[in-house]
Amino acid sequence: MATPETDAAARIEALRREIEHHTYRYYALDDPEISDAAFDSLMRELRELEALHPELIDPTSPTQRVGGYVGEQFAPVMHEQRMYSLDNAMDLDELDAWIDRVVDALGELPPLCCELKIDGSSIALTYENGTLLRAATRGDGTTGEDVTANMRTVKDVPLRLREGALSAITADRERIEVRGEVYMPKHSFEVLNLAAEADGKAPFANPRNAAAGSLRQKDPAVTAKRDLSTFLYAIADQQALTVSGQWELLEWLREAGFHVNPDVRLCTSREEVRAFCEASLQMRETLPYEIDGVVVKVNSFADQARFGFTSRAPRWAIAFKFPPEEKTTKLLGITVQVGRTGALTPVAELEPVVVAGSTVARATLHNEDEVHRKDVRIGDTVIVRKAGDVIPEVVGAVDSLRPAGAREWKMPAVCPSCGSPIIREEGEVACRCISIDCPAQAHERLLHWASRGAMDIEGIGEELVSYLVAAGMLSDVADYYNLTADVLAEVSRGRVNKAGENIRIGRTVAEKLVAAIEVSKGRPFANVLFGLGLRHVGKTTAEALVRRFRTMDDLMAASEEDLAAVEGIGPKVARSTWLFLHTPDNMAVIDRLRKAGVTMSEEVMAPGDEAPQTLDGLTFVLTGTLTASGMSRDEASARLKAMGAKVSGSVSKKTSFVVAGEAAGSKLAKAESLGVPVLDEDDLLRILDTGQLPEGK
Ligand code: 0OX
Repeated sequence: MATPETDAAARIEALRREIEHHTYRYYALDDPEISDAAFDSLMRELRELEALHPELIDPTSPTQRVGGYVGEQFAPVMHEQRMYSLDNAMDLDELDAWIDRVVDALGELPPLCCELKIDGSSIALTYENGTLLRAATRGDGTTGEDVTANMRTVKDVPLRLREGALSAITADRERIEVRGEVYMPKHSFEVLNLAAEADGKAPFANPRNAAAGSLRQKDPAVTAKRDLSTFLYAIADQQALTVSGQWELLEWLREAGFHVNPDVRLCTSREEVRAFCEASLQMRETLPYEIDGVVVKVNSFADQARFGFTSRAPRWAIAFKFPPEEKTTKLLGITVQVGRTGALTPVAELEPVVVAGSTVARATLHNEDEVHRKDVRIGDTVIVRKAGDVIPEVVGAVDSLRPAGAREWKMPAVCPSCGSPIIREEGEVACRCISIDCPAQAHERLLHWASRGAMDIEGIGEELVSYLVAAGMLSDVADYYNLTADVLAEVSRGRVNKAGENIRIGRTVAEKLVAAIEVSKGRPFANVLFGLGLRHVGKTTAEALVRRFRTMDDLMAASEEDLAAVEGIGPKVARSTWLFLHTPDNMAVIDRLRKAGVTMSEEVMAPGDEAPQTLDGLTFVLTGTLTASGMSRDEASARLKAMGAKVSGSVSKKTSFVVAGEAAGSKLAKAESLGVPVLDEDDLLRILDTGQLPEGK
């Protein structure tokens, strides 16, 4: 008997089917039957009815695409069948060679299904009893991420399969998994990047990254606002359907409600395959989405089974990759960028041009030699492409279009950021600014000084350094020692609170920072030397220099030859070290550090005072955090070395002891598996105090 409830349920179901049908017409077939306004009206009625009858809401309803928050991490999904990649044919000859192999194996050329290779992000959709259960990314092919909540918001993904298609599913299958690509149309990608730029956010490099990034949003409402689409082209388990080949599979996918790319062709000759590849390449620019090649597949599933898979890809398919897209544009100028480590990079400033889906206005020219090798000159018409379809590069100039009088480019003699003379070491391609005071390098140098292994100043990080630099309080590492709690407390964090007031660092944080900076003055001399960020001078080299020279004065007095005589230091490091220590700006900073009370010498022991070498011949590995003693791993390591031990970064059978602090991880596990004795922090302290190994170890 019809009641208001059964009437509502029937109307709701009818509306859902109607909406699904029009969604299919619109997204999968690109052939709508009704206007957007009429569609919206159907959706509105469904929403209203569901609001009146919340007990009838169902996850497959078209109103239920945007769900709740995903949570901190996407859950891992083990793929029941591996998600393979594709082998590539980089040109038509390689494609021919693959076809030869197919013909050899089968005795004749079988029908080949040719598809466009969509440049998106792979996706696997699992349906249980016809409704969408889960969506997973490819990940490493074995384990992907659960992105169901986000994929549900993609409008061309059916939340349930169309009924007419269900009969082709093998009788006992409750679940089937279809696979394809999720992508962002070129136009939507450009709009998204314009909005990102307006918000001061980093743009996506290309539509593929934009699609992958949109799928990995924590909030499905954000994904829902991104214009994502799919093309489906595969089934995980061919036994799950009563179809016998790729062409029929694509037909079935279309019937089931999926969006299937219309530009496919079943070819029966090499010429047809070649013609499809060439036509696709021609079509590439006019398509509203990115493609990066053509996928050619042996059509019959039975034939495919005879080929099987390599460890990473099917033998029955090949991706014919398009050559990177190239465009010509004008070279407006060449600027020089100073990297955070002082390397100078010439950058081509180009008249903006769209290449492989995004606008290119700048491209690295890598170094001086590269500019000369390519012989590009300001005013030239240059050829631009994207390496790996991501990084724009200038291929060369079109000689015949060179304007009269265009002159060869020269690297400037001084740093464009600070005006210091530029240095190019022998045998190196990079020119560098080695001034410690160069603002372009300041940020990185300041962070490095405060890092573990150097001054280890707790509380100093990217963000803080940025606002201290912005506030004009830090420009070189010696400035840390002028900071006072009073001044720091007032520094703005660059954000305002709800009342529109500047958020400041605050008193407590400021006092802690100043205390941490004070503590850093006592760090060993090797840490200071490492912290100064000399090129090629890592911690081990800094330690070697300290062992040989002991004090900053002796180090500065050393000649290049003296430096090169130290074990482990070659002429190149000797040269750059000497140059660094004799650059006036650097000398001034070192002097200010010394005046601030920063350690400038190794504690020199009187002869005979050297710690007894009781740990000679033993190798230690330190892992985890030392908590009880407050000692850093570096300090512990230095003290063990002073007693004759070697300290290594990795565990092997030759390791004598592993010292495991708190939260020790894989190194501890490796020690246990190799049977290497493990000591705790108490054991370590006892060894350092007494010079003796714990009994029984
Ligand atoms: C594509 C695409 C990718 C899947 C696993 C074996 C064959 N990007 O458009 N892969 C495949 O097929 C692979 N087909 C495609 N069309």
